[in-house]
Amino acid sequence: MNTSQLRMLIPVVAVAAVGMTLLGSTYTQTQISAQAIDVDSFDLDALQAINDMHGLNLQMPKAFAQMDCEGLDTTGRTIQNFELVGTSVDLPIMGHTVDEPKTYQAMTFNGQVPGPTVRVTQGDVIRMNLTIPADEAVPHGNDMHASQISGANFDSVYPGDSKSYCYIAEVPGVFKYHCSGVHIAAMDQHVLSGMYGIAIVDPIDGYKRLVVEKTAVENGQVVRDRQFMSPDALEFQLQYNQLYLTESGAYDMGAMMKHQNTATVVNGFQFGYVPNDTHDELILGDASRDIFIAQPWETPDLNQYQSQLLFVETDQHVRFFVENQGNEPVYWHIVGEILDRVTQGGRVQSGPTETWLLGGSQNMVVDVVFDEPGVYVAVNHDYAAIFSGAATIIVAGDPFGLVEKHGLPEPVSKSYAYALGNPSDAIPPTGPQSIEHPMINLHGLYTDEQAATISAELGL
Ligand SMILES: [Cu+2]
Repeated sequence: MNTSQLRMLIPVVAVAAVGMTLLGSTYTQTQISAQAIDVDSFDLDALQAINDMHGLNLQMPKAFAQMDCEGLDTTGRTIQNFELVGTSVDLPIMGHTVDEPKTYQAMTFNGQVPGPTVRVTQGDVIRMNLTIPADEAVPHGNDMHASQISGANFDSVYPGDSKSYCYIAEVPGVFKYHCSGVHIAAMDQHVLSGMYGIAIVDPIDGYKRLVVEKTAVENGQVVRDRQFMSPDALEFQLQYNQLYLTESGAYDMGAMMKHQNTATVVNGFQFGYVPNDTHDELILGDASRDIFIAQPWETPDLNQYQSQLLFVETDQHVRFFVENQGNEPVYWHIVGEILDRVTQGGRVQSGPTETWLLGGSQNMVVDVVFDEPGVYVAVNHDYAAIFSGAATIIVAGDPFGLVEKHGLPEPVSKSYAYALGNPSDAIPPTGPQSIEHPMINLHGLYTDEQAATISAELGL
């Protein structure tokens, strides 16, 4: 079959792929697949194979029973309700200003990207309830990787409807959740447009104390000097993903198939954790001069979208919950630091190491102690990712001498978090071993409505 014959076939294949979902509904193909497909960019053999199968007809066996939500109150387990609302909204992308909004067609849980984090203890029951408002254009689903039940059984929730499922969070760690599309069709579009988040499952017996490898000089001899840190830690959550967009901000499936992303995002933003005007003013004495090479979200009138930095104390136990929500590997590294410990599923995967690799839908808990005051950058150490958005700045201690310079009050000398605060979207819900953040700022890819809700919750 030649290229032009295949070109003819494309509409047929695409309709076959979503045909099941179109029956009896008014949803159009573009609402579900949402982009023009560039045929020339595809592997023609693969397209032929899809055609031979009469489309991507994903038949899932229903071998796994959905856990009944009834009667859970008598099991003796703690039940945590997790309420999600699926909505499509336009949200800002890099280049967005108050005068000239630049947006993309996002799909969200609760009007924010990523969706809210649910945090439980191993052995708790999560009762997820998904509501799709009547005015939403398409159905949505939910697949929580912390569960061990088939997402296919949950299927999709239609506009105007609401559905739940329950499961025991049996395994500790960080776990993705994501929209499962419209009966699985367009799942890529929904997830890569923003319908993802995490569940944090704390170990039933708590986090372990952290051993930091050091050396010391004793009696003229260099000796090992292990330092033991309390399991209590200052915590952050970082979720990595990509955007694949057309010029007009619609999802571009062709670009996704070619793995040619438009942007790399961390918690929904390209360069969301870099200096803003306030930092420029404090450090350089001039708000109009930029410290960092890319400061796309620097002005205060951007409100919840204004960039923030992550502040920690030196010699503090810091715990990062990291999830790769995307389609590309994440080579997680902190410039200037060593990852002191990497944990997955409650088991230590690595002691001190320079970088840890996360494939798609993979997670880890990383423990780090920043010994020296300074500016550190958490990156996806793939150069394309760094320069397209995956650079997150962490400031430890008082590397700029701002305490003396600006007379910032104690205990600011140990961390600017006390004076400047940490961004709300990078802070997970509090667990039993969380060190409280001294101050929290509103920051996130939130709709204005969701920003107001979170602001009220945080008492800002
Ligand atoms: Cu969806």
